[in-house]
Amino acid sequence: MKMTFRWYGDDDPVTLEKIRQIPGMTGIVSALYDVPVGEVWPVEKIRAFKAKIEAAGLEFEVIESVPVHEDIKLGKPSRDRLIENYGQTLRNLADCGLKVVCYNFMPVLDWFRTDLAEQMADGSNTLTFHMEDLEKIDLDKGYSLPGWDASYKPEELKGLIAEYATVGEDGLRANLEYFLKGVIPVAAEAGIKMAIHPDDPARPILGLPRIVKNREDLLSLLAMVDAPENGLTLCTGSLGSEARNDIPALVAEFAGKGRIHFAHLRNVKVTERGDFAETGHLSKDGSLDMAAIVRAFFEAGFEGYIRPDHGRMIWGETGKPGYGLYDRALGATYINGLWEGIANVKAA
Ligand SMILES: [Mn+2]
Repeated sequence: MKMTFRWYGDDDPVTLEKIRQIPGMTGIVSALYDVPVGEVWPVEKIRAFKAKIEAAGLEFEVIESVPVHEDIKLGKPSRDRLIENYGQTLRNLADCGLKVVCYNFMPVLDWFRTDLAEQMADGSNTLTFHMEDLEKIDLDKGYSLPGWDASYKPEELKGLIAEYATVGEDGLRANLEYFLKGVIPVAAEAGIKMAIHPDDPARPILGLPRIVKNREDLLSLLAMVDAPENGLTLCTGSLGSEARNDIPALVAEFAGKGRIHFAHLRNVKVTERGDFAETGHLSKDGSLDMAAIVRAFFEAGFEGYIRPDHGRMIWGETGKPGYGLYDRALGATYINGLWEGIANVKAA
């Protein structure tokens, strides 16, 4: 595996220089954040961005993410032009030496929490999700939750939710298949591996359909185009927000088939009613057996990219929720430690 770290570009308070000093860190995961969704990423911009990362002594081989336009997810007539653009972006990325593209097919909201900085007993704060707070949302009366995409006005959001209600899960699945049939052949020809990120959390939110939330969904989408380029980002925290998902088993199955190209590793503490908090990375901190997960990757001979996913805010750090330096660096070190330990036990 190759250990990587997400970086948000020049505005990120966590600098490339700091990231480089994390033990075992080899590369950056990032994106061109200033290209509007649906437009082609220009080669010159990709090349300049990559050069900046490489000048700091880090590799840049994974994009997270190239966003999928809502019109593609909704199956609107404009999707053919947008899929054409998406394919051209993949070709441009390949020309610049990129290898893996993470993306998701979550309608409207992308990831979702009800609190971005809940105080924990140890004085840290973290991202959490409480069903009770979700149930309180009344879109007719307006809404306010931290992390909402402020670019949607209440009426627009209501309109989109209504549109997706008519699309439904089956419609969204058909639209994903249409998208994959358009882009996977281009990715294969260019030498890019596509890696879909699961729904976060792994359940429907506000009635919006969710189709990447469990083993059945993963099998279904991989079968839509049965090619190695049609692969997964295995996010333990997202899939792990649904207690019925057996994460080590999913890793063994899908890494074993060579369909996991990128992994997000973090722990979550999940309650019976579906609330969860993002915890420290250690197995004992949350509901996931992180050692079993890393062992499953190791035993599958995983050679893809891993990154520590979100971290808590610790040691007084402030910044982008989930994306501080300290706790993610601890996460990377913990994962590297597990990996080295497993490798040594296997070699003995
Ligand atoms: Mn993730």
